[in-house]
Amino acid sequence: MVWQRGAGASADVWQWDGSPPRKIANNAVADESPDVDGDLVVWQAFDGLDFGIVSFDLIGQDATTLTANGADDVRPVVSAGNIVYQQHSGASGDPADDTSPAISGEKVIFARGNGTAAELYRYDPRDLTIGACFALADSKLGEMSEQR
Ligand SMILES: [Ca+2]
Ligand SMILES: [Ca+2]
Repeated sequence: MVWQRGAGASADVWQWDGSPPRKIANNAVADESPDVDGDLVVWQAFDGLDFGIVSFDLIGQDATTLTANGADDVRPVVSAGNIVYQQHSGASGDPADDTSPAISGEKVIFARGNGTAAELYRYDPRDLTIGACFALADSKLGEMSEQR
């Protein structure tokens, strides 16, 4: 299992696999919101200007920055080697607010809101389609965020 300890620039990512817990992100930037599946850990790291996504291979013990851009890339989740995350890109022209991604294998779901209501959507990477699943009550959306 992996978790975040600390806040702000002192936030780091820790891992426990039965041996004593150890830091796998240990630096002076914020490392937050980790997730793990198999031998792959992902988290969001602050690069001084914005957040990017980092992946960490538990076998090779090496970290790779997956996104280097001017947008905030946050809340990564990983399943079967596939990674999804949320990006605050600013002026995208997209009126929808897509948040809280979750993944299982190649199945991706996320919440799409307009500020007052949200619906659950699914994304299928095999045919690159996005489709609505069902309307999600605001209270459910809150629960989903808390469970992450
Ligand atoms: Ca840190
Ligand atoms: Ca970024």
